[in-house]
Amino acid sequence: MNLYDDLKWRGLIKDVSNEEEAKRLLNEESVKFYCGFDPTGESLTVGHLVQIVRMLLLEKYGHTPIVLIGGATGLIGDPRQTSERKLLTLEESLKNADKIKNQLSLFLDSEKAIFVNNYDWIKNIDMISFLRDYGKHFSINYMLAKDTVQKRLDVGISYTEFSYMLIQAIDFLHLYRTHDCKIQFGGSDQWGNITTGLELIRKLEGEESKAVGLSSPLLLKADGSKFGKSESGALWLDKDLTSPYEIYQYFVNASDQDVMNYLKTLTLLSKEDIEVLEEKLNKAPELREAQKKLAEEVTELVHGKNALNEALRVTNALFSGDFEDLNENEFKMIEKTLDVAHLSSGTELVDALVETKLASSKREARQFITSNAVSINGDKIDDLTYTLKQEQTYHNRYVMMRRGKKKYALVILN
Ligand code: 629
Repeated sequence: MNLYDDLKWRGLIKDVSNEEEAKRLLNEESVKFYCGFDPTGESLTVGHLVQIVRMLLLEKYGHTPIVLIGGATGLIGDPRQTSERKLLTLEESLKNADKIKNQLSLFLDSEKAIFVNNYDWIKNIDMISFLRDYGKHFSINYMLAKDTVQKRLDVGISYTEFSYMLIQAIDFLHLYRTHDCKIQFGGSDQWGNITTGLELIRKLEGEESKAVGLSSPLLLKADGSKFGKSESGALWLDKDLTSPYEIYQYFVNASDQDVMNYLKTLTLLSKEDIEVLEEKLNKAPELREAQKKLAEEVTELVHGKNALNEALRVTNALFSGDFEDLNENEFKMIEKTLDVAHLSSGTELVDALVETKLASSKREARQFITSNAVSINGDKIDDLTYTLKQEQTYHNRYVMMRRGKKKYALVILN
């Protein structure tokens, strides 16, 4: 299968500015392409994985990724549908840019991928040049017609955010000129910015200039809820913000309606492998083989084999109730997902149940204990006078409490 068909089959192509040329560049040549990431926060999220996996796929087919970090655009703010963004300080933007660059460099082949920061060329453009050299090429009518602007007309949009598309356009032109970059990729929310760049290249480099823009559909969940959000908020790619266990859980719990789409867009598994999983999904959905494979692939891609193993061991421990073999790192992972209470050695079990919110009152706590519903480190406890002691801790620190079959809480004893 050629790359273009592969992208199509994965459902990674929504808009293409020139399909014939896109096919030629992607299937017959070895080109440089770019995708941009604004340093809005200190970490990327699983929502960014679509573009990351796509970069890896193109890299696999012999193309060279240019990863653009938007040190400058991050200071302006790509218009959101809802409302104006809060301005970042230069310090914040550069600090986040550094973190995001490090994150992205873990995915890509460091020998091949090219990293650029648009702050490096945008910061040198003075206002008169900006208005004369670039602004003059775009009518207000053209800019107003953009989807991102239209969506903001009733709530309002600042001149700052309105200008954002021109900066992204200058980037494409800059990379076209300095790196011979022929393609820009992005999610469908980027289409207006991408086409503004194509327009600028056409105007300044001539009709025969051959640059192409491609967008992918935004990842949606079958039930209409937002992809990549858990109850506790966004799923970050930084493992200090979202543990590998949480990433694993998010994907292993994907619905049967979503799992194929995720396998195609968030993993590098081949069509053949994915079709085998589809068959398993259709024949025996209750085994959740497709979801398990998806969760393994994504967790390993983001955090590596070791972290995947830890996530699997934590998953098994929480399933079986046996925590004996978990290492300290694995407990740290649990610490990030379960309710945690810091208690001192000698705390009575009744109080510990209330502190960890496993019981809503002491009375309820006693009831749970006498009805045999409480266990500590996997052992059932029916003694109302039981106290938590240092000797029971794992790694001199952790006590695992459970109420009923599934309600867990972690106590850190000191
Ligand atoms: C300068 C800045 C450029 C080209 C791109 C950019 C960033 C772009 C943007 N992208 C989103 C982001 O930074 O805002 N204006 O979070 C995000 N992107 C990945 C996908 C996206 C998009 O990084 O394109 O659609 C999410 O899937 O929202 O010269």
